[in-house]
Amino acid sequence: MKNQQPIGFIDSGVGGLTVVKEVMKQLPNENIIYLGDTARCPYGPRSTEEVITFTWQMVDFLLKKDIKMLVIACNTATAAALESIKEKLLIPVVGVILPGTRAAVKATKNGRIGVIGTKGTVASGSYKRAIQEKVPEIKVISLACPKFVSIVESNQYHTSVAKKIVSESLFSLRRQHLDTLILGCTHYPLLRPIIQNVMGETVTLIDSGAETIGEVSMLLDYFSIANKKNPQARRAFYTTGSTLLFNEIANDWLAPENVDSKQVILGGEK
Ligand code: I24
Ligand code: DGL
Repeated sequence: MKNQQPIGFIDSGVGGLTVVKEVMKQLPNENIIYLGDTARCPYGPRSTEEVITFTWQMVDFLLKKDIKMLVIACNTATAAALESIKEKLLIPVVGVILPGTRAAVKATKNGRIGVIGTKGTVASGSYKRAIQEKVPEIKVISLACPKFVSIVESNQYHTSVAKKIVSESLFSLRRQHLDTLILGCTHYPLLRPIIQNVMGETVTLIDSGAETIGEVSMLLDYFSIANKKNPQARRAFYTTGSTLLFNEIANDWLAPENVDSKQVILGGEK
């Protein structure tokens, strides 16, 4: 019953719910299992080794749930751990970086693409490498925007404080003549209107999470494992932190979905 098996999603916390929202929109028949490591979020400032260890702990948990495909919904975890995970698993594994690069390469006309993400994602050089492996001539300008995650998580993403911080952070990017900018972090779609306003209407913004689900959809068809009509799709949520706080954000964000998360201990939380 491969088609009915769930697709697994892992993220450093609740940010990956922006990717889940896209699944519910683009693939409403799919059963899914989401695991967010809220107890150890954020991953952005952590070392690559630490992110690899934590990500593998999440993968090991989901592998016991008989998933048919794994989506690493976190950019920082994808940058650090996708390759080693892909190498070892027998199911298809999808990260959030390659789909965004494909969309950006398609969108750019002047060959100048910007990438914003966490410290870890930008330091890894994953986006730049992936784009230039395809088209070496494309100029990629990357910028870490560590403050953006905190703006969203302090619920200030629609305020004048957000406008000020986004405008200050993106100042150096604005004179780079970009025509395409990749939102390389789960949280950035919430700041999309402000980022668009700061960068100007001529810049095409690419939502890495939304692009990823487009590719998941394509892969499900390629492997003939897409689920059939399923009006009562099962969506299970796990968190390493408080289920109450997780439910609060998830129910708000995914309404009218009724999220009742369970707590899991992955070992070694600190
Ligand atoms: N958004 C995120 N993380 C938070 C938050 C938020 N608090 C308010 N909002 N907190 O990520 C992170 C720390 N918590 C997580 C839960 O366990 C305990 C620790 C972005 C989520 C994107 C889907 C703002 C907010 C909200 C509801 C919906 C969306 C949103 F309150 F951005
Ligand atoms: N989920 C992370 C990402 O997409 C952002 C939050 C974090 O730093 O853990 O990079």
